Amino acid sequence: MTDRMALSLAQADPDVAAALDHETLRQHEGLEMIASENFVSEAVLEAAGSIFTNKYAEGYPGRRYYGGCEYADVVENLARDRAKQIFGGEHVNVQPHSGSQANASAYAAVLQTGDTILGLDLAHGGHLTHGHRLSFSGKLYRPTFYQVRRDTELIDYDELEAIAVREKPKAIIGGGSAYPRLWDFARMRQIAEKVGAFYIFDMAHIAGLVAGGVHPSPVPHAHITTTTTHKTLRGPRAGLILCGQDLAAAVDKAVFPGQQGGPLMHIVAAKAVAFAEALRPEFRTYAAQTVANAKVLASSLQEAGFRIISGGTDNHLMLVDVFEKGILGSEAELALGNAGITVNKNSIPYDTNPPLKPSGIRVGTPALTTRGMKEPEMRQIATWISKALDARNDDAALERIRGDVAELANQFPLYAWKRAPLAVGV
Ligand code: DSN
Repeated sequence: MTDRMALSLAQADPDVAAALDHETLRQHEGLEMIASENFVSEAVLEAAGSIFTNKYAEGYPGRRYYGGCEYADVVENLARDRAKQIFGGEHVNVQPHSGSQANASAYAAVLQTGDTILGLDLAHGGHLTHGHRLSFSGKLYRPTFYQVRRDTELIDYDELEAIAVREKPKAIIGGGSAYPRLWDFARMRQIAEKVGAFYIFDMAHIAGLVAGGVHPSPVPHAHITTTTTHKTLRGPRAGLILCGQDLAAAVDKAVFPGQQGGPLMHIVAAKAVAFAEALRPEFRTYAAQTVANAKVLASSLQEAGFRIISGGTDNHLMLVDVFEKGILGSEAELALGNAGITVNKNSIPYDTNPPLKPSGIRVGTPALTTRGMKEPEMRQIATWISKALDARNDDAALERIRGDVAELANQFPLYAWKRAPLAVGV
C-alpha cells in the first residue's frame, strides 16, 4: 500500500469530505420527507462501504467468470435466500444496480423490441420506466397507458381492461412512484390473462410495507415483480427481481449479460444485511408505524385545509394539491426546503400545470419513521408545513420554522457518529 492509499477521506480529498460533512448535517437536522428515501442502518452502511467494492463477480453463485468469488457467492446466496424468505417468490435476482435496470431486465426477459406495453401514466402516478417516451421503455417498446379516474383519483380498472383489449399489450405493468392507494393485483392479473400479456409489477415504493406485512403482496399475482431496495425496504440503493421458476433463466440472462456486467458486490452484501433486518419482528413494527404516520399526516394536512389526492393514503405517501391554495409545487418545495423540510414537487392527476411547475407535492413518512417519529410528530410537522407554505415569501419566518425543525430532528438522532465527521466550519 502506498502512503496515499492510506490517507483518510478528509486528508486525501478535502472537497469531497466537506460535501459529505455538509450532507451529514443536512440529513441530521432536516426532516426528510421524500417518499422514496430512507435511512439505512449502520450495518447496511458498513457493508455498502466495504471492500466487496473491489471484487468482480460476473456470473451467478457457483458459476462465475472470475476467480476468488467464494465470499461473493456467500453474500449473494444470503441475499437471494433472505429475499425469497421475505417475499415468497420462487426465484430472485439480486444483481440489478437499480430499479430502472430491474425493470429493463424484466421487460427484456419477456418482450421483443417493438412489443406493446401498458403502464400507469407518469402524470397519474406511474414511473418513467413504465413507458415514458424519454425512457428506454418508451423507445424500445410501444407504450400505452392507463390512468386514474377524474372523480375518485383511483386507478380505473375498467378503462385499463378496455385499453388492454384494444391494444393487446405483451406486458401490463403495475406500480408507480406517486400512487397512494392499494392496487387490485388480482384484477390486473385477470386482465393480463384475458389478453395474453405478462403481468409485471414494480413494487419499488411499497416493498418495505409488503415485507413488513402491512400491505398486500403483488408477488403471488405477477409473473415478474421488480423493486428497488432503498425505499420503504430500507436497504442500499439498488434493485431486485422476483419471478417463477419458469422465467428464472430468462430473467437471469436479461440481467447479466443482458443489461449489466459485474454486480456491485458491496451493494449485494448490503442487500443481504438489509433483508435480514426486514425479516426481524421490529421491521413489522416499523412498516406499520410508517403507514400509521402517513395516515395521521394526511388527515392533519386535511384539517389544515389541504386537498389530499384521492382523499388520503393506504401506504407511506400522499400527494398534496397545493395549487388549490394558489401555490405551485415548485414554490412549495422551495419554501419547505428553506424551512428544513425536504419534499418533492409532483404532478397531480389531470394537472393543468407543467411537470416542472406542477400543482402538487409528494410527501412520505418512511425516513422519519426510521428516526422514531410517531403520530404526535406528524401532527406537529403538518402544522409546520401549513405555516411554511403560508409564509413562503417570508424568509425570517421560514428560518424560525427551520430552527424548530432542527430542534425536533435532534431529538431523534440518526447515526451514532452524528457530528464526528464534521471537519468543516458549519
Ligand atoms: N425516483 C423514484 C421516486 O422518487 O419515486 C422512483 O424511481
